[in-house]
Amino acid sequence: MISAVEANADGLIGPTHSYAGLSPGNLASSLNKGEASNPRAAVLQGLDKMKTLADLGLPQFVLPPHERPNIPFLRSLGFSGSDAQVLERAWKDAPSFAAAACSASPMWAANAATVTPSADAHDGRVHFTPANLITNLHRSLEHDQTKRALDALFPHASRFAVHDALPSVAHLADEGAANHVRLCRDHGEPGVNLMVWGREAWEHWDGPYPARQTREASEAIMRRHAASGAVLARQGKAAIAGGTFHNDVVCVGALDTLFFHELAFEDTEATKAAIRAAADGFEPQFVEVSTADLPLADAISSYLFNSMLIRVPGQDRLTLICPTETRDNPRSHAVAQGLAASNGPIGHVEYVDVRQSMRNGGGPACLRLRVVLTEAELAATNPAMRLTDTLHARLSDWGRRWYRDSLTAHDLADPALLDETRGALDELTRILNLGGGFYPFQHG
Ligand code: SUG
Repeated sequence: MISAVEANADGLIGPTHSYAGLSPGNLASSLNKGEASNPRAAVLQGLDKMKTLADLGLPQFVLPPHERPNIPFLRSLGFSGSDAQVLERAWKDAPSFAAAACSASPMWAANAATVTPSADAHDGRVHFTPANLITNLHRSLEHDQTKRALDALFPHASRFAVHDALPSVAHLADEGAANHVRLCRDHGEPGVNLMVWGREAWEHWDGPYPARQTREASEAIMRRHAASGAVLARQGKAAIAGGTFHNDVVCVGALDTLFFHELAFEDTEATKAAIRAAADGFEPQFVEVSTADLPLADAISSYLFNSMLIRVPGQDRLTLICPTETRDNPRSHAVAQGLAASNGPIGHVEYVDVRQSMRNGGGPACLRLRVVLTEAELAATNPAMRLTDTLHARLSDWGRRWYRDSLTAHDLADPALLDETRGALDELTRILNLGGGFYPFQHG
């Protein structure tokens, strides 16, 4: 067996982090629409969360924010003049498109891509498919730059295969690792790849909220990665109707353990049976939380399941890294305490403050992309993008200098923000050693 570790790559929260209510079906996003955000607090919270994981002994990487406001997108819609004029005209004539062009949504790296570790891939490479994220306009603008960022972090084609996103059509709607759970005995061994989909490509969908992942997209990704151990399961329709816009809002798994809400899957027994049948050499552990113990609405508002489930080096039982909102909700807190007090596979619970992201529906698990890497693969990553204490301090200082502590829709139309964000990203390019021309604005 080749030993492997689970690394996390988190999206560094961008300077335009804001509450624009852009995601129907994501209740936090709708609820907080129009509120003032605090991008400076947001980026520092995200960095501290990354440091917590690095301090626990998990390799931690930083994925750079994307260029926002996205002027090339607005130009493609016919807005012209100087960049400042493009921004101003778009806010005046097409505010919904302007808001989409300003979203800092690439922070939610769980949606960046679906990842297949080399132990599961036919050619022994780590495979990535950036998600096309076509369900929401603001997110559909991410995948090209996401591919660039993954290419920068995983530069060697002999070890890493970074694919293009699936075609950007509704039939192949894909939201990345937010709908993928990998179970295994040990990270370096072949695993079960649970792919959770919300609707079929040609199905008439009449739910109150969109189902963001199609079955056909999940199948295509497993096919192109030639991944072993695929299990496809339908997301619970009631869960989507209740505000579960990604499966990772009600389900998380690690190693042999799947932790999920009763409503997560349309057919829980069939899903469990399929996982058991696909598990080679290990017995999956199912930790299910009933609606009676935790109503779906509490699960969603407290994000108990949008936690990171990790094995801290040296510990046998798993650790759940929850948002502080879980502690603030009496029912969720009781479930979390019950886990730690039980003899089950989850033995420890810790809390992190990512409130700025949470108010847009992004918990600790949304902010990270998990990548299982062997030692040789880890050594082949871009060292400048790995979070050390020094990089944490440097990026915290960078954020304090460049980011505003309050941002409203009105501020997003301010042409000065264009210079600020570009100044920040220009400096970041040097800090993370991303090379010239990483961002479109750097092409001149
Ligand atoms: O896609 N929110 C994101 C949150 C993504 C959370 N990711 C996971 N569950 N893995 C989304 O709905 C809100 C942006 C706004 O409304 O301004 C937003 O895009």
